[in-house]
Amino acid sequence: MKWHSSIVVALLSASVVVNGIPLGTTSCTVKSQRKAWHTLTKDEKLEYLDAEKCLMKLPAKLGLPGTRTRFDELQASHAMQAEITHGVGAFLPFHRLLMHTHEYLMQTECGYEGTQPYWDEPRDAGKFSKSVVLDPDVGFGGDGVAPDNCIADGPFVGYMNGIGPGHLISDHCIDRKVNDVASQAANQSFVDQCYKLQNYSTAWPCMEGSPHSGGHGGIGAEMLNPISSPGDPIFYLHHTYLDKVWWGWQALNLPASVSEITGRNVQDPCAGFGGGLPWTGPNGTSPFPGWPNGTIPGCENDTTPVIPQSLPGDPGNVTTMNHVLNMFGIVPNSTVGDVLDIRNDFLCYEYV
Ligand SMILES: [Cu+2]
Repeated sequence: MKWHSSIVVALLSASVVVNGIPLGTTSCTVKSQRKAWHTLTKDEKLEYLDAEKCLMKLPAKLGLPGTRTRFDELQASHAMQAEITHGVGAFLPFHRLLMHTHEYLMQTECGYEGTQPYWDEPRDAGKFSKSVVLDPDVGFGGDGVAPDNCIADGPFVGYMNGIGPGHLISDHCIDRKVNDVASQAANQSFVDQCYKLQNYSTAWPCMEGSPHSGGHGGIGAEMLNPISSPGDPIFYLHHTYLDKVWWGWQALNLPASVSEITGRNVQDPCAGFGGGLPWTGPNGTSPFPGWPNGTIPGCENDTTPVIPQSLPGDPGNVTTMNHVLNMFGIVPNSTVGDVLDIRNDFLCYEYV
C-alpha cells in the first residue's frame, strides 16, 4: 500500500532494506486487516464489488496485449508470465504481490477504503455452489449457464474480457462451471497436510497443489485456466485465501519463513502445478475431469523442463530473495525478499 512512503521510512529507520523497502521494521504499527468475505457487512461487500467494477471501467494505461481496463492489466501481468510464476519458487511471492497490487489499485484509483478480503474456502469445501461468495446481489454472481457458461447474474455480468482463454487474445464473457466435487480440494485437511512440511522446498508445491486447486477447480472455466484466471474477479478472493494459507504456514516456521526462499525458476510443465505434486483431489483422485491423478496429458514420458522466458529474474535456476517480481509497470517491481513478511512496512497487513 505504501510504495511512496516506504522510501522515506527506510531513510528514517535502521533496518534491513531491500530495493529501498524496509523489511521487518517497527514502522508497520497499524496493520490493515484482511477479513473473510462472509464476515463482511453488506455495505462492505458492496463497496468492494463497486471498487472492482471501477477497475473494470478505468482505462488501461500500459498497452499490454488484450487490455482495455486497469482490471485487464492485472490479468495481463498474470497471463504474460504465467510460465515463470507457477510451478516455481516465486509462485507464492508473485501472487502475494498481485493481491497487494489489486488492493492498492482499488484504494488509490477507486477510492476503496476497505482491504482485500479473502474467501474462507474450507468453509465452503464440497459445496461451492451454495457459497455466499456467489450471491447475485451481494456477491460475485453465480454459475455460468449453457451454452457458453457465461455468468448470468451478479455485478460482473456482461463484462467483456479481452484476454484468454489461456494466452489467446479474444473477446469473451466471464465464464464459470462450478464443480462441487472439485471444490472438495479446498478442504482444511489439505492445508493441514502442507502445514506438516517445515521446509519451503516441499511446502510451496504442497500449497500450490491443493489447497490452491480447490478454488480454481471449484469455480471452473476461466478460473480453471492457469494463465487467464484473473479474468474472473473471484480470483482475487481465492488467491488472497491462498496467501492467508501461506502466511499461516510462515507463522509456524518463523524466522526462516520470512528470511529464506528456495525453489526453481524454471517450470517443469510435467511435474504438475507446484512441481513434484499433482493437482490432487479428494481421496487421491484428480479434481479435474480428464486429468488422471499425477499425470498431465502429454507428459507421461516427458522429463524435459521448459526453457523460461527471458524476463527479469535470477540467473540460474534457484529462486533467491533478489528474484524480481515483474509487474509490467502497473506498480514498481518488487523482489521476493520484499514480500516474504506481511508484517513489513511495505505490506503491513494481517489476517483476521
Ligand atoms: Cu496464478
